[in-house]
Amino acid sequence: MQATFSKTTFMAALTRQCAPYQPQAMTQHQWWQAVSAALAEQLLASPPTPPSGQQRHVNYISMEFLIGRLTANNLINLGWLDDVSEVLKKQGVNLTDVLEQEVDPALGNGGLGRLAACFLDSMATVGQPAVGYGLNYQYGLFRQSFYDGAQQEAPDSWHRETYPWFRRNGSLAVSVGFGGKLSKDAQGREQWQPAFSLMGEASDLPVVGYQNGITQPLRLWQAVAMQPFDLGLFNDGKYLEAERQGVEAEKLTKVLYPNDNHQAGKRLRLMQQYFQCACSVADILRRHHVAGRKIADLPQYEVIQLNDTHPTIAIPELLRILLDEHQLDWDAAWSIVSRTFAYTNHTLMPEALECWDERLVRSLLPRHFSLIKQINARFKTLVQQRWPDDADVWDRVAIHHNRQVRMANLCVVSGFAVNGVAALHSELVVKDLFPHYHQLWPEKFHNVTNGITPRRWLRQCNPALSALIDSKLNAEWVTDLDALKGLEAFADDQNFHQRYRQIKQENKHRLAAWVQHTMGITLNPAAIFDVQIKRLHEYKRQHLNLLHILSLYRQLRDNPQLDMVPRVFLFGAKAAPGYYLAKNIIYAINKVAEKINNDPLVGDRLKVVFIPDYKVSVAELMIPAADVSEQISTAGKEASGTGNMKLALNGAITVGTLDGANVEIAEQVGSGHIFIFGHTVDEVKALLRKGYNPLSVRKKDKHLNKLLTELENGFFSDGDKEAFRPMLDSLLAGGDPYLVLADFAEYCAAQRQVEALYRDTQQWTRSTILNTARVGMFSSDRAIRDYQQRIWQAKR
Ligand code: 26W
Repeated sequence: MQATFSKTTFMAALTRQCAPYQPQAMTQHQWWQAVSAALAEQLLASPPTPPSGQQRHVNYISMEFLIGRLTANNLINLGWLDDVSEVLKKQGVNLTDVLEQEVDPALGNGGLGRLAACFLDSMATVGQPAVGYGLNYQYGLFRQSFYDGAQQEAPDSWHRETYPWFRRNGSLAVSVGFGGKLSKDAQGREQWQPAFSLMGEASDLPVVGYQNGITQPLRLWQAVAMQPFDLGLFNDGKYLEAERQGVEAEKLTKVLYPNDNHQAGKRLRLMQQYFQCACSVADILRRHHVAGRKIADLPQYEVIQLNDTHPTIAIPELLRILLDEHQLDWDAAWSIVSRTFAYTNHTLMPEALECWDERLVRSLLPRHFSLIKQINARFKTLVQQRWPDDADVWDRVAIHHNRQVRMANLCVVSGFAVNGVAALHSELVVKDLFPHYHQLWPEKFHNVTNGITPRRWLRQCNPALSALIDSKLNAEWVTDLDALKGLEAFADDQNFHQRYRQIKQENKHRLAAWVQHTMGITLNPAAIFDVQIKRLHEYKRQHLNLLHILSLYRQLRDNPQLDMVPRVFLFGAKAAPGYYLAKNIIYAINKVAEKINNDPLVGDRLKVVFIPDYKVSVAELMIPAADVSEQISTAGKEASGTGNMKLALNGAITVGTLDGANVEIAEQVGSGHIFIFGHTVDEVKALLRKGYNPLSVRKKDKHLNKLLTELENGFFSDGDKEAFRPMLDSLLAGGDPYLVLADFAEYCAAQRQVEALYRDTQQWTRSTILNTARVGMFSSDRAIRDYQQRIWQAKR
């Protein structure tokens, strides 16, 4: 099954790829380019695996795929890592150094995009036939740097033009229309005449299953201008009109929108969404047609999984094609559509739920808008039967209402399945977000708890721990992560303890060396490495972490002899460029870091490091080195989290609230091996209902009051009393909507318990081993099998 490595073919390909360069003067980067291109060439040569059996084919549409570096990952999944390393060594080239040259395609913001990448890896690995559909952005998420502690953004060109893993496929090009008007044909059917069209070009990245011979595409669409040889359109003036409307094709797929959990309602974003969906739906239908299948049978063969609501416009797009191009009647078309789409919800944050102004939708996509209104009208009849004349219910469930189109509602009404991404989240999706839909269609709602791929998040990022596990378990844990349970047998084995600790120590040294090299900061590898890595958002509460740091610093100054375990606090996070409060929190952390790191009284007992430009490759370095994992969102706000899973798998102990997948992590690892604190979802609701006043928390807690005062009085900001005003206003006068102060005392108590456990090396090591051993269920292979059983292959 596994693709066999042929040294001769590889060498031939490598020689070809090296031909343009001066052989003796090749840079490491050129080697990376050549090696990757040679591998890509070899992959192409092996025939693609045909979809197996009766399974429906999955089309995973996502605006984001945060794939990270591919070369090492593909080498591992192909099983060729050692062979290629050997071949290169003979040429005097070190593979590890070469792999460090790779750019990090940042075609995503955070959790949702990284999940999509893990799912592609798992679908290829478990043999689920699938295509990932996304956009080929020229610029990924911005590059982050700090200037005097403040976030700066710069464009991130990942050089897609020369990316060696891409395979362009001109024959798949799709033309996509925008704007224009509607008219009626002789039969009274609506006809759409777009004002202008753009061309979508496909580039495929190979997604390689783990040592099983399967390769499937991630197909990314790029907008290009219609070819001038399309004289018909050119003469029609449509090409020129495109220019006139200010949408040169190049603009459309230039940048990824950098917002995470916040919708901006921009026209270009809606254009991106439609462009991606139109290209993907056309491609799905093309494949279906080429296979000689009937259009009515589409749902038997294809499922379209919508990664949040961003690709929702695919629903009216499929409906449009069935009605207008295939000339089906409404019932036949609707029957196909409503058995094809499934929707995954990734957030409950109100500001993230996509609503589009009807004028925007109507002007850009008049036919789709008309179809959405028809879906809405038909749905209204159903609601009227169930809840006669209940305006409040209609207010909540309408798709088109108050001049807005609500994408989540369109998904639930049109899809056959809806799922949340962790048990708690799925419960809240039903209870708080979609209670009426749940009453109408209880069978539509599911939970599929997220997962992470063990290939990248253990095998690749932590080779030493992987080797140790290999030496103890006979099982193939890389594809059967539950097999890690076998490590429990070593939870009290002293030799194992020593090796496990030693590996963590080596990983900490590796990270410390990198921090020294890139930031010039010296870390104490004997300290607790306390890690918070995720997008910067108020609900994720990086500022709660900051308050705890301030507390330790205050205690050290109050008592310089304080017997404390040294700690290094490591942050990695990007703030959306327009999210001023989030940027202010970054600034505050950096300013506090500057003070603490330069205070001789502190020495190396406390260090605070905000690592700039956090991305997948940096995560791969930080996660294996972490002792403590910060998962401290306000309960009810984090849908799942996946960093929590990666860190636990690599033996970090979680400090967390009962939120998202933390709940299930706690169930798996056991209450003695995780530190849970803070208000629960129900307590959060009760407190907010009763009326929560952060000022009274401040008043009662003298210690907390001191910390806040030092932030206010300029102690950390060279006397500038306004420096942290946005953050402080939100915590105090602004009412502290995320209950930072309300959870502060319990958070500090949990951190004291962390320290106490760390002092007991024996018990600490035991707990970290048990974390690795017990989080097997968070493999994305299991998540994909859940999707198969509950959604994709379920009997309907
Ligand atoms: C329209 C703006 C926008 C952009 C991105 C709104 C919402 C999003 C994403 C849905 C935000 C996101 O990435 N959500 C995260 O999804 C992860 C994968 O399921 C979860 O683990 C995280 O908890 C959730 O925040």
